[in-house]
Amino acid sequence: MNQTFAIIKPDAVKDNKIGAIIAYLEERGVRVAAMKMVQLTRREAEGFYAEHRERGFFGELITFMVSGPLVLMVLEGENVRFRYREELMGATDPAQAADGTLRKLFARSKGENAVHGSDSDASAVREIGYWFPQHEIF
Ligand code: 3AN
Repeated sequence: MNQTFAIIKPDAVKDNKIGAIIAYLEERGVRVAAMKMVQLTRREAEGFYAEHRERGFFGELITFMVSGPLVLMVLEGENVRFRYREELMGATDPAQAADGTLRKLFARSKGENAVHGSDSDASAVREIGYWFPQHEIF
């Protein structure tokens, strides 16, 4: 059993897919251990994505992440840290995502790609801690 951090991004929230995405995860044995819907400030989004600061798409990424409310979650399950990222989420670009993955089903484009997931053990710990104090994780 482990935990990972996930976001239902503003495109999927606007597309009314919060429930569909959570159902997709629950049907596959993933449990929601923490959840909140928020509108990020630029400062919060920039802090969260600090590792991408030098990438060409950083400005676009931040503008998108503050464009509307999103849903922050801690997911728990058997090997979920690996499984969510490698099996369930799909490739960054939905055109390249495997059939049946969240991004294939729900993402609009490489930038507006429906969901986020921690990309390593260290990121999972940092990202969970960035958004959720321990007493909000159940
Ligand atoms: P992933 O989310 O699949 O781990 P990363 O870590 O390479 O992808 O990129 C972080 C986020 O930055 C992506 N989820 C996506 O929203 C955005 N992004 C990545 N590449 C591009 C791009 N070429 N153009 C616009 N946004 C991008």
